[in-house]
Amino acid sequence: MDRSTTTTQPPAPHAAPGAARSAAPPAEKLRARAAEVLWANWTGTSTVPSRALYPHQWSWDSAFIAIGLRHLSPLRAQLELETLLSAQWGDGRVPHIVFNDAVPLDAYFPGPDFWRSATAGRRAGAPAPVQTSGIVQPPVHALAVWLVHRADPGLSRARSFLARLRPRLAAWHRYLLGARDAGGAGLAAVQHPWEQGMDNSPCWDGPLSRVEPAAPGDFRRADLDHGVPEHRPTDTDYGRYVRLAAEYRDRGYVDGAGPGASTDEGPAFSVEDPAFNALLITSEYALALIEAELDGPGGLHGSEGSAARVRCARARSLTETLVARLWDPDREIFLCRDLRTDALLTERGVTGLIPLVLPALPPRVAAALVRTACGPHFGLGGATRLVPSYDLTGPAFDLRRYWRGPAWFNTNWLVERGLRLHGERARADALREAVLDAAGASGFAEYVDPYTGEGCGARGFGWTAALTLDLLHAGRDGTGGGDLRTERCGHE
Ligand code: 9WN
Repeated sequence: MDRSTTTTQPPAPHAAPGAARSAAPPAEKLRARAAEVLWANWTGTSTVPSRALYPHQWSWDSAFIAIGLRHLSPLRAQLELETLLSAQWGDGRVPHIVFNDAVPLDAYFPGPDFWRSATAGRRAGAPAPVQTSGIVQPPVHALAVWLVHRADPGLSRARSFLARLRPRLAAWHRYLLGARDAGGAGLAAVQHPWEQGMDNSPCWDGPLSRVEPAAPGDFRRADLDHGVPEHRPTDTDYGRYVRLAAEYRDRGYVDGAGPGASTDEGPAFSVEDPAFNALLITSEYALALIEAELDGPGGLHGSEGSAARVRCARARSLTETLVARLWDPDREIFLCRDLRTDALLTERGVTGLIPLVLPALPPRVAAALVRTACGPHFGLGGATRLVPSYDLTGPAFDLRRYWRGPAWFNTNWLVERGLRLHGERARADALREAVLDAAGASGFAEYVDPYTGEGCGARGFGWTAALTLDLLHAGRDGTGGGDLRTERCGHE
């Protein structure tokens, strides 16, 4: 294999998307079209989620993109993750955006002039050479690093890919399980809806209602230059996002209220979220595999106190904590815990289904999650072919508005992986087909109507194309690809 480039070559510059491939079988055509999206969104060192709407590098987008990109170019997939992790802060946080200096300041809001990482983030160890945001996104990175390694272990070893990223991933997880354990129970808390990644979910309406929105005249939204206002968050919600981010920046991006400070000085928004923590646990398993690979021999079955075994044990005990803190046995879904009130938020969001990716989930919980996914609230396999982002019967359900109903491809990929992990093969196969159909038919849309699959938001969206490639690679039997069964870490 030519490791310097790709296994599927970029299209000739004059080729229209999908052109000259009409004779190929449907899966091949879809693969080629997805590849075109990833080539078009590649900047030389990373991949933008969307050229128009999101013209920089986003943290969890890059992890999902690398998981798909590895099937085309293991080298580019490695670079993607290296670029992101080279912007890590001294305290271990991985910023949610790494800004591209070549992009005009007004192309995205809030941009580098809002976050001012190099100055406001100095105490927290923001890097000087790059400009970044100061908040985080879900930690999918160790999982992505491990899967990218496995796509071409020879290249990975030759470039010391795992050895170079291991300390960065370990510091990232330490930060989340330390400075971000605002609830003191062992889980990581998010302090902004953008950190959880499902920005406008109705799950946040309660905690956000306590936040005084920034005045509309204080900022100018760039998203409305590209998106339909009815599909995007409202101005009031944006005002709240801006207020929360500005307050964190003005506290020097320092976490917690600080020694001796009153609780009023902590973040106004502080939530333990099921998906964020499930992805952290999944990445803990992956980091254990990375450590086992580097520290061998014996790997996960090596000596009692090895880094890998300690980490596996922690992943299992974090799973127990997640169930103890966030599982609602009556609603049969994981809920978000509002740390300002220490109460569970009763909204049912797709975040509550994502712990299905966890191998050590008690079987009764996994079975109940499948019932919920396929029941009236999410409709999978009945009213809908794709899992919506929010309860179909919920008072705030909105078919088209950001994270308030539409189906997203990263969450559907996670649910598909989780169904397969827990032996729900027929359901996983059906969901896989639905994801591939909707991705292709919508032009790799950012998100879709969960009933019809009709596309919304940006087209040519990075993780939609990447996860399409991953599912195509995995095949119907669930082998290969991002199969989470390989992350069992002693559960088999
Ligand atoms: C804010 C890039 C990001 C995704 C998020 C999605 C959206 C940004 C925005 O786009 O968030 O981070 O401007 O709305 O909600 O999940 O990472 O694709």
